[in-house]
Amino acid sequence: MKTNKLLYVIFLSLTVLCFVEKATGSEKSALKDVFKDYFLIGGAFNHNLVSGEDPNAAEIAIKHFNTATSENDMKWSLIHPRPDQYNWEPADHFVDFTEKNNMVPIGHCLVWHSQVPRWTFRDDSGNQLTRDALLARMKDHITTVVGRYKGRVKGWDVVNEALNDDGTLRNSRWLQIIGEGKPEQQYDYIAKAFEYAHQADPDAELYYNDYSLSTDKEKCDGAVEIVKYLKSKGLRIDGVGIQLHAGLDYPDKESLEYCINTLAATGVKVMVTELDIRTQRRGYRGADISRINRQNTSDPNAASAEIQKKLADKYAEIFSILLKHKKVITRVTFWGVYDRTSWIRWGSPLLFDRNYKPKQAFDAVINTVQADM
Ligand code: 9MR
Repeated sequence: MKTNKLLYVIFLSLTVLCFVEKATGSEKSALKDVFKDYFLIGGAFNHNLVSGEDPNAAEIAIKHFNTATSENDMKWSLIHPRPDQYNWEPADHFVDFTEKNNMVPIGHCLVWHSQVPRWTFRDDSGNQLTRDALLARMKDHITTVVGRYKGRVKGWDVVNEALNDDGTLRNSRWLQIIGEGKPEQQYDYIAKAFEYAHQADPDAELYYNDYSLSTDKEKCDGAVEIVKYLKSKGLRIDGVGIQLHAGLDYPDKESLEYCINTLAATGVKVMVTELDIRTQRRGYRGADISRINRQNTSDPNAASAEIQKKLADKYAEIFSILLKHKKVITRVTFWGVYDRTSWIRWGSPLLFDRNYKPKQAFDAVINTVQADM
């Protein structure tokens, strides 16, 4: 009787183990092995993943990725919520996690118009800061954050999303105050951010990062202008991040290739920094979260076989282009790990579904390497 019970327990445990294994796809090849001769491959990690509260997500990440970007915890409003208060713990967890698991950590992001507290632009009496005072505040922030992770974080998204879709500079508080409305000062805040980041960690790579670069040619040209400006001032810029928040029918091959070639021609590395694919067909295509949330469109068909096939095809198309440009593309990072925690709450944007299972798109991505050989 005892032996029977024991056998039953063993049988049950094995069944459960098999299920967990299948569920997280541990029998599949690891993305980082498959792409090792091409580029680094990674994901954006949220706090639950790096702090141990989402162990299945961590398991996927550890198996498949050799680079990671902090999804939110290094953004100004989270890491520096009040003038004299830094909140290091979540970002420390992120960097510790990447080191423990041999991943290249990427810091995101130092200067952005979004997720920056109001006090950043005001003095103690609530008046708008002068250009010099804002530059001093920006310097203090960058020096403190980059300095803390000096020699550990490999590269930083120094300036994020400074461009409008037509390639002109976004009229952010940074531009308004530091640019003072003078055309000759319009790139100053970007240049200063790169200068301060380089001073804080001379060995860190420095990136400009934006969305819709591969759908809007003018925007891509705008990023080229930024690179050229920084280079003309002798400042360090190592790469441009094409976020690549894609959809089932965009970007088209031609504009993605235009973007990769045009950026690479400036001599910088090209990185895909926030890859995902929206399965919902209509509506706004950019990555401005407030517009996405306002839209609030659900996608009841996201899990259907038809949509999953289209998703797999689009991922395969994108990866075959990325492989073709492997000489200039150094990193490909998904914006998230699995669908349930994606910022796109209503679709099926990533390679792993809401239950951590690899999707058809996962196999399609792996197969692009075989096709390239
Ligand atoms: O994925 C991030 C989400 O959790 C945050 O709520 C949001 C806040 O702005 O930012 C998301 O990440 C954005 C990234 O930092 C910059 N590019 C666009 C990304 C999606 O909005």
